[in-house]
Amino acid sequence: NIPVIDMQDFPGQAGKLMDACREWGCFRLINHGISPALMGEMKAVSRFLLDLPVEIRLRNSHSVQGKGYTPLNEASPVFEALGCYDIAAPGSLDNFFDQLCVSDPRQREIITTYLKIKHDLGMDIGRKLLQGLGLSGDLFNGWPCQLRINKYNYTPEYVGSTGAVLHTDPGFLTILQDDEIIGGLEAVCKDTGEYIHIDPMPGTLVVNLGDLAALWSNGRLWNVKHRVQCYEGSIRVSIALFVLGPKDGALGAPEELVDSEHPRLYKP
Ligand code: AKG
Repeated sequence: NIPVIDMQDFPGQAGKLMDACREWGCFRLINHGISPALMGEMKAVSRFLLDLPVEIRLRNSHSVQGKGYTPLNEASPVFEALGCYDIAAPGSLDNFFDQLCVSDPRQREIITTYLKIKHDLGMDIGRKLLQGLGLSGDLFNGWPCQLRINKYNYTPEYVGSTGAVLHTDPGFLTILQDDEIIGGLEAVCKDTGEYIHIDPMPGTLVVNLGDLAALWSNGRLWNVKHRVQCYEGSIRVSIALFVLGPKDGALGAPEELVDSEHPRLYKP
């Protein structure tokens, strides 16, 4: 299975983290700071939101496709998702709550607290990646992060079919709370090209590196290809936070990561 990184064991696990990012482009996180209780509560609120009447879910709109509600569609007849773009921007989460008529302060608090910890975790991973490559600073500072709550409406007839097609994430990295019971997430092994089943491991998170990580690191970090299959005819829910990229869109490999052995792979 994919590497497991203990966030409480740094700098001890720094080498293991970098190996995971170079060789796998994905890993599991333990001791990440979100308690099992809060993960359970976030899952329950997510289920509640996804079960709201469709006319309410449709209010979770966004001018950019995929950043708000993604309804069931032909390309993906079982997949739908709710979204909130740039969760740390002032008013963004309040707008999300208002769209979905979330008036229960406890539900608002669960989502807000959960996302604050996940966001800080993302920033922390960014610093650790910089250090691991011999650089310093705050890589993800000010970058928009997007929440997406995914629902796979699996039925017994759907077993063996695809819930989310093979893709890489376009942003820098994704922190995912996968369903703690229903598996289906599969990553392509960089070495062999085989699908690796990322089996549920309750209480942990999955981190996937995206295209921007490969671009920025000049090919040192691997953007893992992954998909979600249907193994069982039960609803599957996952909660993703995407660390996207700088607001102005400009990101190239820093000079320190470009030399004669590592010529620039991507034009900024
Ligand atoms: C994504 O959000 O990019 C995914 O691939 C979702 C993975 C999952 O649902 O476990």
